Amino acid sequence: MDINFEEIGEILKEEENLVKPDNPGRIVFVGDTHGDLQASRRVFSNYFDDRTTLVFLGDYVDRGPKSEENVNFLLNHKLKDPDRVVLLQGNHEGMKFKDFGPVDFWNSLRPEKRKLYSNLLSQLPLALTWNGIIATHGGLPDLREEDEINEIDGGGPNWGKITWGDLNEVEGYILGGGFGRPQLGSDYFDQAMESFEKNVLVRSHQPNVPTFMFDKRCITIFTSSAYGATRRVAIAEGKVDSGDDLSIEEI
Ligand SMILES: [Mn+2]
Repeated sequence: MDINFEEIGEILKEEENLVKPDNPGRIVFVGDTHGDLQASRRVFSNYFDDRTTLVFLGDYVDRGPKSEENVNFLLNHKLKDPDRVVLLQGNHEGMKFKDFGPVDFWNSLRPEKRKLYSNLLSQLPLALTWNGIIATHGGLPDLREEDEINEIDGGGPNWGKITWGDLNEVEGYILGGGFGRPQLGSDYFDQAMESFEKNVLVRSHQPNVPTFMFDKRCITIFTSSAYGATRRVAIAEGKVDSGDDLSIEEI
């Protein structure tokens, strides 16, 4: 399964950092798939139809056995149905901005191909908002309103908070530690959600945290069998006021 880098690049250029779908129908959020092609295939066969938008929360490559197949599968679907398939950027797509060590997919590529993928995937959007929900890969940026997400520079501090940010059910704003992964606390979460006027954050990135945090206002789902996690998706239909308004299903 190959991809046409140029054609897909043209499609990705049309999206801003912040995706605001007009009429998405129900939204199925998919966590990290990390080389788990079977998980991605299952999402399409179980959920995709003309009243559904699929939102993948980033991290398509590394860790699992079929990184290139998985990311190509998703990019080809994006090309076919650009409005119904949203591919957000995870830290594993941001190699152009922050190169990091044990990344089996990236390290397996020859230099020219590595450049093609890193240029392409660095164009992926950073967030989606809809009906009380904000969705990102990891954390939330430090901004006054959601539209400022469109001005975020790849590789900058707010890019880092979104793609690398960990959330912790601990009081405080920016907590220490994390080895380059920004550690965001409950006060930071509350403040950011208030700025963006959103009720619920749907994100992925941390396979081992509880599905619900911060009074069910933060939902973390993982959709890869990498890390021994259970594959889950989160489904939203209509207005979302709390995590109770989303259904979590195992796939
Ligand atoms: Mn991640």
